[in-house]
Amino acid sequence: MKTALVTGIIGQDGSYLAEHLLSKGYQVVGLIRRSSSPNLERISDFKDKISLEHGDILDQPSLQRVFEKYEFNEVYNLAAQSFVGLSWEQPIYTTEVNAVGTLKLLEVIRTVSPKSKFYQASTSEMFGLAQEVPQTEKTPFYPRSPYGVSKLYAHWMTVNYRESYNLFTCSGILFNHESPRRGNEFVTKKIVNSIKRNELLRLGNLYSKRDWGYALEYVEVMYKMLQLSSPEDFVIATGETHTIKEFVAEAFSYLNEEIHFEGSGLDEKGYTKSGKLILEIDPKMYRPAEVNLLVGDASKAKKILGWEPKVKFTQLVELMMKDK
Ligand code: NAP
Ligand code: F7E
Repeated sequence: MKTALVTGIIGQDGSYLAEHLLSKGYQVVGLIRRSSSPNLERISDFKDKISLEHGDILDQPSLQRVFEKYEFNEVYNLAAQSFVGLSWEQPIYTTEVNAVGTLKLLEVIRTVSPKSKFYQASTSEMFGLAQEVPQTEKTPFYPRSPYGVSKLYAHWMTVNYRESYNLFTCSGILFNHESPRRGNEFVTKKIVNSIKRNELLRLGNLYSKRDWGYALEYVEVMYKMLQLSSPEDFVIATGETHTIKEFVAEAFSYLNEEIHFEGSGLDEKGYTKSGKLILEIDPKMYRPAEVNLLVGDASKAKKILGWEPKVKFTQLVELMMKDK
């Protein structure tokens, strides 16, 4: 039986990945941080089938302890301060967790468990001010937030540990992926939650474009990458891009509601057919620097991993709206 470590196991991706690995017959070990009120909701259905170990990616001795207890065939590093907006408020913390935390994990692998295969959760945010459209594995990086910069450090360290020490370390450069398990602060979940609760939606920039896929399909590719005989990095995306405004309109159309937008910039508002105000702009939600356009080309993943997304924008909005 293979054994895998998943950091960030109680997050969106960690919970789906753990279920996927269980379905493949793995012993799954998850790293969780001590909390005064642990939030195990996303893993509640299968918590008894996995082993949870207390630890923090910032606390190298805790990682060392876990690696001394188990022999990991595979390590998936999904732990992160993953909210881009917060990364301007806590840039140092974001860098410590996402960049230095990843380095600590790589050091433990190098010294204690060099045979473990390692997956790093890289991100399309590394493309930031995108230098070409669509973005591929060869597109130059230009991160636009402390989050993007911290992830780029971890990405390059993953490449460097592969090249310096001949370790199996690789990164998936994943574009935005969503699901009913998405954190409430991210824009898709915020839109869906507030429509379902019949609350006024207060958003920032409606005009950035994102390539949104379905998280369940994206964790499958993490697993596929670690089944290769030699490590490679892959862009994972749907190849479709939509504005935040299109997401709002699509979510309302699921309820057979047509939305009308009036005004522009900070004055912009959204109304239902019956004239009810449903959307206002909140200047506080604007970011100091924006990533305006992301759209990925996942041809390499299709060719080498045989991976292709089935769920695109319309189905994704539908499955998030449908969820109780
Ligand atoms: P998420 O829901 O925010 O989950 C992140 C997880 O990391 C949480 O379980 C969190 O635990 C854990 N964590 C945070 N700091 C930690 C620390 N110091 N030590 C140990 N664990 C820590 O994020 P996600 O959407 O599942 O994303 C998974 C990974 O993919 C992240 O690295 C993210 O940056 C990256 N990524 C995500 C996307 C996307 O669109 N979802 C795209 C590209 C890359 P707590 O609950 O205790 O805070
Ligand atoms: O923002 C705009 C905002 O926070 C998307 C993370 O998983 O994907 C995610 O990062 C867009 C931005 O995701 C609101 O300005 C408008 O342009 O949902 P988001 P993100 O920043 O793209 C990448 C790939 C990751 O790696 C990250 O970990 O939506 N926007 N109004 C808003 N965003 C939020 N959150 N809230 C608003 O009210």
